[in-house]
Amino acid sequence: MPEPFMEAEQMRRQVGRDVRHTWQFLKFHLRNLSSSNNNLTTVLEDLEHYFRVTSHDLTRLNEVDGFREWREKEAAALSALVQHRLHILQNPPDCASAKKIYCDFKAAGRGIGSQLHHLSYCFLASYGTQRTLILDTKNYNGNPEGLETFFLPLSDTCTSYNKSQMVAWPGKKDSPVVQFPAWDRPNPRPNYFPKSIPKDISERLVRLHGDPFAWWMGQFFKYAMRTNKDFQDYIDNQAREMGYESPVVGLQIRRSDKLIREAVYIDLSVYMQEVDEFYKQLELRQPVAQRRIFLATDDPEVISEIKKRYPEYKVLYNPDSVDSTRMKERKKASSVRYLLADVYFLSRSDFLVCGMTSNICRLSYELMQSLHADASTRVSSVDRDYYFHYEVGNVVKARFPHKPRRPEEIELQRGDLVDRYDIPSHFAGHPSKNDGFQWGTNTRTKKHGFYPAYKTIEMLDVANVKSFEHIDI
Ligand SMILES: Nc1nc2c(ncn2[C@@H]2O[C@H](COP(=O)(O)OP(=O)(O)OP(=O)(O)O)[C@@H](O)[C@H]2O)c(=O)[nH]1
Ligand SMILES: [Mg+2]
Repeated sequence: MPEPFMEAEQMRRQVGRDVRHTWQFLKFHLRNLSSSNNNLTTVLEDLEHYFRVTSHDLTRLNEVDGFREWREKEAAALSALVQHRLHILQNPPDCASAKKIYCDFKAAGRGIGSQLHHLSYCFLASYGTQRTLILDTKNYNGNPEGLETFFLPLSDTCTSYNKSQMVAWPGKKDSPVVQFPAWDRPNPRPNYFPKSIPKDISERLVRLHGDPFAWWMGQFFKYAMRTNKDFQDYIDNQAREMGYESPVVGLQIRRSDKLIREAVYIDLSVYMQEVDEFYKQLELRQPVAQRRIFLATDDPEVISEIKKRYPEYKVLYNPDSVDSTRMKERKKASSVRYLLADVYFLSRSDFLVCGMTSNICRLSYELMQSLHADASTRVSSVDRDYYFHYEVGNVVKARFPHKPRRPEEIELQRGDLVDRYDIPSHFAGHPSKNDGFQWGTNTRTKKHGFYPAYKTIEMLDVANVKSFEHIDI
């Protein structure tokens, strides 16, 4: 089967990003000229249509360029390869002599989503050091069986370890058991930790996918979140009760405690513009009898607001889940079930609208990548772009120079590297306005501020983790 040229695939995705950023820029500035101007409203409407049609054409291009089947097959093959590797790593032929890495899942002071992202660090350490991951989740949030209340065990054959043999990270090559730190800041920190992808699959992955790192993270969740029968029954029941079916947009609105330090309040209309745009594009290709939303939120007010302001939508949600988000309910065992079911439904939606500041949004997005050949365009974040906590190397490279027009902007020279690392509490101080600009630090000048996203291209680090050449599938 012929393969597409990697550069062509990347360029086509770049066109998609350029179009989106140009549209954000135009919309933001035109709106700010004068919102009472009727002509302006018409211009905005017309422009919106231009951009919708262009985006739609780009999506169509993916379907008619002759590589659709190749994409499906390649995605399935890559996923099978990684899943097989994880299976082998987790089920060594002789458990007693297998090298292990121990990870405590229950570090206090973290939320469920953030703990699940700790799991990615644990899995990366296991993959990078070729050690079987022993994950202790017993009694997690009041669930005696921990994550196994919902998911299949990480191993069928190898779940015990000898505590007396455990040494601190990184240990020695021949240490029987190494303990991974609970706070995701391993020292030393090999470059297979975020943000990089394994070298031996990097070419195939970059050719296939618009967000290879998110795909890579999704593979760990695909493995760790294989539902057991009991949880799958619960989900199937929920789906029936709610009437969950395609087309459906997954909408997560994270408020309550998140707004204290880590995110900013965003009006429902901002989320709904993205939902509306998804359906308008879909309606260019097919009639939509009923616009559906699956809503997950920790703000009960959203339910009545959305029903009142957007009566044309059918809003599906789990009332028990919304109840469980009240502060005093969060530590109850059942709240884990509700959150995981929400993540399940969000990740299975046709399009996801949420704020990437939240672990729950990022987790759903990562998991979604394991369900499509390339689901990197099936999301719209109302706040920041996708990132990973304590990541190193979320870097873009300037392809055009930029002269700041406002004090908040940074200067760019062609070839400058801009590091996008930003901690949640800092982000809240300079939230993204969705105006085509992104926030970052120019690694040459050390200045941080906003830069026009279209003048940069994304860079991806590749880690030379031990290759699995002996595994042939
Ligand atoms: N079921 C459900 N619970 C939610 C949702 N959003 C927030 N929550 C609740 O809020 C908690 C998440 O807040 P944290 O404890 O800070 O979790 P976190 O993993 O740090 O996630 P973020 O703060 O969103 O990045 C979860 O444990 C839930 O109890 C949601 O959409 N569905
Ligand atoms: Mg949190």
